[in-house]
Amino acid sequence: MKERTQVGIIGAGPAGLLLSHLLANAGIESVVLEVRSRHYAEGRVRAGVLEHGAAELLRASGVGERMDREGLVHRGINLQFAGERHHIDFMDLTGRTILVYGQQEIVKDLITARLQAGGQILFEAEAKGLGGIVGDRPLITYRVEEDESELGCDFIAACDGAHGIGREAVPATVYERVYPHGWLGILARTPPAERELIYACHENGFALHSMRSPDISRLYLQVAADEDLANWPEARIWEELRLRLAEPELRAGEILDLGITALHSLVLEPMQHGRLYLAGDSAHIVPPTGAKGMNLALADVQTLARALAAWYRSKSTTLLDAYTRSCLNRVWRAQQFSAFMTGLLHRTPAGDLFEHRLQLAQLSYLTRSRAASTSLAENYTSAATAMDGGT
Ligand code: RFL
Ligand code: PHB
Repeated sequence: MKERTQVGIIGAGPAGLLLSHLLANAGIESVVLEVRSRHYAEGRVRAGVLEHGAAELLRASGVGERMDREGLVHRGINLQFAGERHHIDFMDLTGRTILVYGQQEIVKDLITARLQAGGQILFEAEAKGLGGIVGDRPLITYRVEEDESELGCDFIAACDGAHGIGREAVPATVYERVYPHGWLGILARTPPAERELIYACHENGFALHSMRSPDISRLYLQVAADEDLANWPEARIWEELRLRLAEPELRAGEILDLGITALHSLVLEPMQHGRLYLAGDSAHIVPPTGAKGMNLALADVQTLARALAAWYRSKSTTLLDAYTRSCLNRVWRAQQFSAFMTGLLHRTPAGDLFEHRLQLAQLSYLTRSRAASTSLAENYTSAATAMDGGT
């Protein structure tokens, strides 16, 4: 294991792994430190929707082969409310599609690509401390089992997610919103009941029907943020899914993964300090209703990789200095869309019936007005990646 590298990367999620891959494509060396095992990192069930631009980025960087073979191209989504289902055709409205491909598959593809190219990913290595960030010789202290080591580098990229250490080292303003809602996420061996995603607004709460393959469905139910999983025996889960999604035939299959996530919005401004750069969930979190989190993470590291490449080419700091500004344009765009989708589809905890009527009126407008559905389609297919502006 090297004790010095050019870019020290904390975290082997989509952000850290793609950054390491893009840097390698530009001839820049990096080491990735990941606290979890490879098995855990590759098995963590999370996002599933790639914007057009994010899929293009993976393709162009050389890791799109399996994605293009196994990913499911969707030309739109369905909105289910007031007993009716309406298809919003993104392809017709914007000329763009989305790709449904599990985040853990992207993680697997990136790990394979890095290791095959001789890249260094150190699993079960926990970053414990950061030093020298405002000088020009930053240092990451990390621990493997009982052994503490140091990794010297030119730059540190903290791609360490919502619970990492990078965020604490940046003196930033924190913009935050906590929602009363949680999502009960279910991965099940059952064929998807519909060809494309269903976002359902129901009096009992929001539900989402997504998928991973022709035999595996990914399903979500709105629950309280502090809900106890013990309140959701399997029979109740399937009954509630069938009701909210208006899919009485949805077949109960083996549940492969089950968990509750509280909804949360957060943005750190700035996303950088000295030689430390935050990317992905370490810098911003969006509620999953807009399907933007992973897309933002991938777009951040595209911006960061370009800025680092410019520095290594010419010692120019122009793009590095502009990193926060370049990212935050699209982060706030995606926050706005994610908050909009969350408010549009979730039941308020008090069961505010006036609010529910407003939601139905808005949903009806979205499905009847071509202008309104085009706005939804533009945001869904490209809010997180379209504003990169080439920087
Ligand atoms: P990750 O994936 O959390 O990776 C961070 C990595 O850092 C490691 N780590 C450390 N390693 C070493 N030392 C330390 N001190 C460390 N601290 C942490 C962690 O173990 C981990 O491996 O962050 P990254 O790369 O920024 O990626 C962000 C995405 O994971 C996230 O935004 C998405 O999953 C959000 N999300 C969705 N995004 C989409 O674009 N489309 C979707 O459809 C979508 N659906 C979702 C989602 C997130 C969900 N949950 C569970 C939060 C659905 C759900 C339910
Ligand atoms: C998923 O497939 O996991 C998924 C899809 C759309 C979302 C969130 C998650 O908005």
